[in-house]
Amino acid sequence: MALMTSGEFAQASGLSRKALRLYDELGLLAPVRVDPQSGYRFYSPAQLERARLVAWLRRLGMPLAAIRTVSALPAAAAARQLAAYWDQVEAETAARRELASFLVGYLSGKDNEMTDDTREMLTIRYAVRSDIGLVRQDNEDAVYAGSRLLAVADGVGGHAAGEVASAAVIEALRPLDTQVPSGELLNALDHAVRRADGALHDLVAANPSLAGLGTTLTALLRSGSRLGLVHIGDTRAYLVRAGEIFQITRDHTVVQSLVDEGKITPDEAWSHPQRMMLLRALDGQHQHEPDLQFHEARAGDRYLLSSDGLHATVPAGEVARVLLAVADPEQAAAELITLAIDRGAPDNVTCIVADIVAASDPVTMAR
Ligand SMILES: [Mn+2]
Repeated sequence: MALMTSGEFAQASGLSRKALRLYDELGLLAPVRVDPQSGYRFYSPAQLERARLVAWLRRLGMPLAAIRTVSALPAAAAARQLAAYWDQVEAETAARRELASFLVGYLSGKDNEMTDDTREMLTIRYAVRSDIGLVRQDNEDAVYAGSRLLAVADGVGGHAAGEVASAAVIEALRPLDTQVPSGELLNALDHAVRRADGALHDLVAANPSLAGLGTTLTALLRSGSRLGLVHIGDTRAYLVRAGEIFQITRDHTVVQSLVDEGKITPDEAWSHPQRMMLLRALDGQHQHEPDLQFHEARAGDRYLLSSDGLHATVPAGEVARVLLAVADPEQAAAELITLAIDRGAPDNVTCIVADIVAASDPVTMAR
């Protein structure tokens, strides 16, 4: 087969000679022959396809080492590697998107910090219920509610381990329920989650029989009118605002990712056999980054934090009916638990109903 000069090869492949020289230097595509006298480089027409593939992969942003591997593989194996690479890119981008939107909200609120005093005059009126349910031997859910911190955790890893994990994580968060300056909200949450994960690590180190333990965590931390939300796993947070209900956390479950990929419908997810399988949890391994969000609290807002024993047992419409119709948080929380019990409560069930109220609200002052 006649060799092509680098000019001919550049023209045929649609790449510049400069790009070809670069690919050669980077070890991505070496010419088949280099003239020892002139230094001219010659390519085989059979290399055209690989040259084009390398160019496309570079355009995709794939790291050079990965391009070297993928472009040398047979087509089917290259396709699998490329798909795996892209899944990873999308997961990383999703995590960065969450952090970016948190930071946008955080920075947007900062300038109002000192000037808007009225917004600081908010408080939380909350009620918390946790029930072992009708089937389980232990309650692996743990919960904390205070005027600044609301947190729900659902432990996994066998009964003793699950209970220990959720309790340890809630314990590690508890110190947050004091005055945290709003400028410290982000760092306070970040430190608390690290402390929680560190606590799990220490537990397993001290007692290897607990290996495999883990827990979900969904927590809201308030500073003035600002709320930071940290979330990992399948416990959930909902916001009720102006008569509408929004699920503001996304489950880190196998089933949710199947819904996201369009492989199953939300209705099918409800009864899917693998609906409990978590993709992410706090497990003491320092590797699962939680989602962070930033919310501006408004008087009249209501938050629900729940374990899957509620939202995987009671249809969303029934939960919504209680949240919208029952004004008193204590009564609303009690009715939500009753709904789960009425449906057989196959899992531990925990909920926090928390209303954001103006501090001058007479109901609040009376408490
Ligand atoms: Mn559960």
